[in-house]
Amino acid sequence: MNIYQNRISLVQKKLMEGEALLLFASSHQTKNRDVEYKFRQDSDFYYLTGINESDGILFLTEKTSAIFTLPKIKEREIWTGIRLGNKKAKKELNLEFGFDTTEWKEKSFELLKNIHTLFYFYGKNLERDKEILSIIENLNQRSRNGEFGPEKIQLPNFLHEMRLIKSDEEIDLILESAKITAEGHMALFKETKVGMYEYELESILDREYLSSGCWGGGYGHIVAAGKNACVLHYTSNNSQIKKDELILVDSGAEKNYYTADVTRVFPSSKKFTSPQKDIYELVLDVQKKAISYVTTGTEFFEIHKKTVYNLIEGLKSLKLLKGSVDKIFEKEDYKKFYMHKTGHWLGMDVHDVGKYFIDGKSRKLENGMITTIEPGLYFDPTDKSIPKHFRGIGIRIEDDILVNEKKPINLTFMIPKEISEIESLRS
Ligand SMILES: [Mn+2]
Repeated sequence: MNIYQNRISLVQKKLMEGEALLLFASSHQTKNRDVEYKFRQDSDFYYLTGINESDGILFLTEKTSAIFTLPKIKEREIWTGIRLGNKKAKKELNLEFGFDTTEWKEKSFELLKNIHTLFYFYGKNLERDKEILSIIENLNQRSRNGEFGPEKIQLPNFLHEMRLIKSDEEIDLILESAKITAEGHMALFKETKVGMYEYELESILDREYLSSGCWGGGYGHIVAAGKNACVLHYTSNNSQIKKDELILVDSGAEKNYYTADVTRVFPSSKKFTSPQKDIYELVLDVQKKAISYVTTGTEFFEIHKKTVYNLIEGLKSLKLLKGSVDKIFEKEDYKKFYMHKTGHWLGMDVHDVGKYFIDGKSRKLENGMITTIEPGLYFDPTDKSIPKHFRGIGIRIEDDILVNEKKPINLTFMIPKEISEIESLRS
């Protein structure tokens, strides 16, 4: 059994009689006019099928299974490449049926007939939602023949729970992406010069990722020089780098459908200035502590809470916040400097799937989960209440951590973050 056959059979074991899972592949997306964005398969569809082709459909019940793929039409294949074909797809995944996507409409009635619960990711594509509802309505019209359509449509969250716990093979894939990510960040430490534009740094990341066989970044590269670092999802990447600025780079390579997610900050000049150093050391210290909290059984939200407390302590010691730590936490005064969470699941998607809370309670970490740890501090360049030498500084330090008993494993350990290491790379 290959990994996809194995995952499909695990899903089938979770399905009860009268339940079905219906999963759609991604379609090509238009960039402008007749130009399309580079194709990236839907993560759930890829997770179960390993199929890298658009527009497929997977249907599973406890005892039957079907895959729909694009029809093999010679004229189309000449323009857009060889298609997998349903025979091969069916065989590779060891499924019962293989159909062309052109047969979907007709076969859908047969497949969904007398299914009472349909697991389907509704809400992502309203056109498709409508189509599913109309198939169900159509089936219900045939009740006199003893036929019915699904009464319940439910999100297949069990699939996301499967994806949340990574297998050894998946961990190896993320490690590979991490290594390539390291090459990207290392190249920036070494090649960045005052006077370059942020997009030149972006191109260096692309060069490193693409030359190692990556799809590209798992998300848009953030290359933010100076005060741009205070914009959390800065993607313009078009400013010129000045001397004595910090450069924040949040970028991870995606290879084989798994992405890393790493943020590093380094000076445009050879050394950090003294105020930059003060903030950097504070964030680094808090980040290392936060990593140490990533242990099996810890409540996920606890990591964020402790990290906020640690940041508040630091901000107090720099005289940027006053009063008791509890009060500051309660009143959320720290949010002026730290407005995001400390981490998120990581995997095939950069903000990977899986719940953070179960029945209103933060879930506990389990072996095989991967979370980012990414505390930061940001000083609004326009806020006159902040001492001038701190204004416009934005620092976030982010690594990818595997949960493994009492010993958190930093998958992005190879990317330097100590001031001494970074300064020696910069000179
Ligand atoms: Mn992140």
